[in-house]
Amino acid sequence: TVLQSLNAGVLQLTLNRPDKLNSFNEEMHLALRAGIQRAHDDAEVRAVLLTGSGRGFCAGQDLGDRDPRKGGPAPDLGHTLDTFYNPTLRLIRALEKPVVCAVNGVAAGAGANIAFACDIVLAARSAKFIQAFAKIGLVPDAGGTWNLARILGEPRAKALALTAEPLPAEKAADWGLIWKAVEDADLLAEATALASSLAAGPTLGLGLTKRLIQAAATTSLDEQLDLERDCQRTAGRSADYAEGVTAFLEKRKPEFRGQ
Ligand code: LHQ
Repeated sequence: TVLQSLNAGVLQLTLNRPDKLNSFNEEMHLALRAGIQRAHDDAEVRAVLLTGSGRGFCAGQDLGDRDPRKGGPAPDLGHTLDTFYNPTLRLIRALEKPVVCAVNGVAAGAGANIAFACDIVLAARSAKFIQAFAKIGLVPDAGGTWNLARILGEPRAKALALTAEPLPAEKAADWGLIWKAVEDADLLAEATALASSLAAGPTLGLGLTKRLIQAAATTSLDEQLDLERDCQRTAGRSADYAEGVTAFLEKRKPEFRGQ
């Protein structure tokens, strides 16, 4: 349910239940988790590219999985979040390697919010982001309320979440929710080129940069200055820093090894 391929340091993870718009069943949850875990564990992986197969990116939870018409006790969706979504979200944020997301089509519910949790998001011009939760009586999850409120502020966050109105890719880019919208036909090539160039980058420094920017959500300027000092100290001892400066002085392209 999630295709994996490793190419020149880029681990591509492709959500692959196209006839269900890549909505999540348990198997796909675990397969995505395993892919991100591989990115943590495998030093050959220096960037991740997340995308979907078919015409959609991801329609969130597979709503056919639990049919209320069949009766039985109400499901514990908190348990679903604890077991499936939240560990994956945390793994993406904790991964000290860049995660590029190529949103190839509609991203609804948790599908949209998983995209927003990635580091650099490109979307096909035809893609839309939908906080579909309000239509079925749920609240936005998978970090959606946190990301929307922080990135957009309350007025836009509330309107998107309360109305479930689709947000076109271009507008998502204008509002700063994603990096950019690109022509549909160019999406995969552009996202792959970006992920490849990140994978050829100074992985340790990029990972520390990701950590710092995420930390800024909860630190004071004073604390952040100390964190920057600590991370810079670490980066300054890396082989890639020595290579970067040497290459600059020798007027050539650096060859980073990710260390
Ligand atoms: C689907 C789905 C889907 C199953 C399309 N499930 N089949 C967390 C905690 C625990 C539980 C609850 O959830 C969560 C987090 C969440 O993500 S809640 C939000 C769940 N997602 C939604 O509510 C979105 C539901 N889908 C839609 O609103 C539409 O399908 C969108 C707007 C995404 C796309 O619309 P269209 O382009 O018109 O496509 P379609 O509706 O015709 O869908 C194509 C097929 O995919 C269709 O199957 P069929 O056999 O009729 O061709 C859909 O039934 C299936 N599909 N989403 N989430």
